[in-house]
Amino acid sequence: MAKNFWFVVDRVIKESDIIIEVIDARFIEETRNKELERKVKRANKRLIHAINKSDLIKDFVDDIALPFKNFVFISAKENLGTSRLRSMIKDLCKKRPLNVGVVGYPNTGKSSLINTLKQKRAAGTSSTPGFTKGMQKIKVSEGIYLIDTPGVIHYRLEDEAHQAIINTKDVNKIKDPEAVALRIIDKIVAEDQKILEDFYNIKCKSLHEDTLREIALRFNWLLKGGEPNIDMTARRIINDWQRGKLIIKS
Ligand SMILES: Nc1nc2c(ncn2[C@@H]2O[C@H](COP(=O)(O)OP(=O)(O)O)[C@@H](O)[C@H]2O)c(=O)[nH]1
Ligand SMILES: [Mg+2]
Repeated sequence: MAKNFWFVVDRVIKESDIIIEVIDARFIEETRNKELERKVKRANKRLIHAINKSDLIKDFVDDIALPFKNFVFISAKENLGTSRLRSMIKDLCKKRPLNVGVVGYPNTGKSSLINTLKQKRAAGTSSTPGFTKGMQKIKVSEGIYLIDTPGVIHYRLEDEAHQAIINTKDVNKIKDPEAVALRIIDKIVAEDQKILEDFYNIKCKSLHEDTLREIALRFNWLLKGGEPNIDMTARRIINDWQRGKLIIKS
């Protein structure tokens, strides 16, 4: 399974003039995929980084230094930045008809973005000769079409922490929830520890391990002997994070 997903991604790249790589604003480095970026470059196609879930972060000014050529902060959920994304698509490539594909890790918001972009003009078309079977194109504006099948990139097995940080599906299956929760705590504290303190009604400690204990104690998430239940606490934190409850903005 881990290899086959490239098959769909490659097809999306092949059919597209512009590829939108959807990444999570809260973990920009971890949710971009350099292999994808190399493939797009090799195929001589244009790449846009759509930095999604920006509603969950504090600052999203488009002129901060990021290692991307074309990027735009968006929120597919709150429909922010999407008109900027539309103009970027229009300006980046003058070819018409123009095909746009969407690719990214699970749960970054690919389907939400496709829905947001197609929302206005839902006229679909798929009867393009030579267009890959099973893929549909949706008209987003005059001469611009969106491929409605997103290319899903999978994490490698060793990337459990990355996976857990953005994937809501398997909180119970995470093997080392403490490690994942500590990374999330680290991320939040780096922004503003008050966010964590207010959300869990605790005081942060200098060691994140101790902060985790504080949260367990605060909510009485204890083992039978009265020791803090770190495993359960970690899973709760991951869950809160994944559901977008822990918002990194004041
Ligand atoms: N807060 C927030 N949540 C989002 C945003 N976009 C998507 N989501 C949520 O992230 C989850 C995954 O979205 P989905 O579009 O299914 O991701 P996909 O797996 O990449 O297709 C869903 O719970 C969405 O509601 C966004 O801009 N902001
Ligand atoms: Mg999807």
